[in-house]
Amino acid sequence: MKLYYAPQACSMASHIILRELQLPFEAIRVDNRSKRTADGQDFLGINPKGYVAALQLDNGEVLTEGPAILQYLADLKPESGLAAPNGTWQRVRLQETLNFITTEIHGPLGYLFNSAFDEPAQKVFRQKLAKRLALLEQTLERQDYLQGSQFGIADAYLFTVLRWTALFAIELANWPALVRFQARVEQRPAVRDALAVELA
Ligand SMILES: N[C@@H](CCC(=O)N[C@@H](CS)C(=O)NCC(=O)O)C(=O)O
Repeated sequence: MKLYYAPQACSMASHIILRELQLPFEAIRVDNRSKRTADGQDFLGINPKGYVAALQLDNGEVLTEGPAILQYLADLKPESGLAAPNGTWQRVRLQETLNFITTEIHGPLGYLFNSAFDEPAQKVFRQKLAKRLALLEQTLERQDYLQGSQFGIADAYLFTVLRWTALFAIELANWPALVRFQARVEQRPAVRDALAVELA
């Protein structure tokens, strides 16, 4: 498998999960501005959407959209417990959480990278984020991880996007359970290894 990624982008969640599962893969860096890959390919030829993450399977198929990639990977090794089994109520809850992260956290944080949004628009995104982070705070006050006591794919995703708050002076210390969550996840060897590659 090949993971097309940009350093510290949302693709880091898939990178973490590939390492958690100890799956063989090649990480190929994408320059999101030029849309060229580090091995000289036109990224738009691989993923016409032009964004990471993209996972190329050994049969040539390219899977995109972080929540789909994360679930695909976890299902390759169901015994890992990184995702509840398909067809269970817990899996539906996991999908609810992944969708919440993608639309309510990743979305508004992603818009803050876009300097075309003026101050009033940015304020709307920041206020929305604060409300959503307060909800996550309540969950993570009760339990160590989003689905309960065990780390899973939603945690890798949340960890990845919450790291961006530092770039926009969003004071995560306002949500102490989120700070503890970030520290907890960052201690995992797979997370450390992914960070070491992406920060290099
Ligand atoms: N809906 C996509 C969004 C992916 C996304 O936002 N990727 C960003 C990095 S976090 C990107 O590559 N942006 C570059 C661009 O859109 O040109 C997903 O959830 O995977």
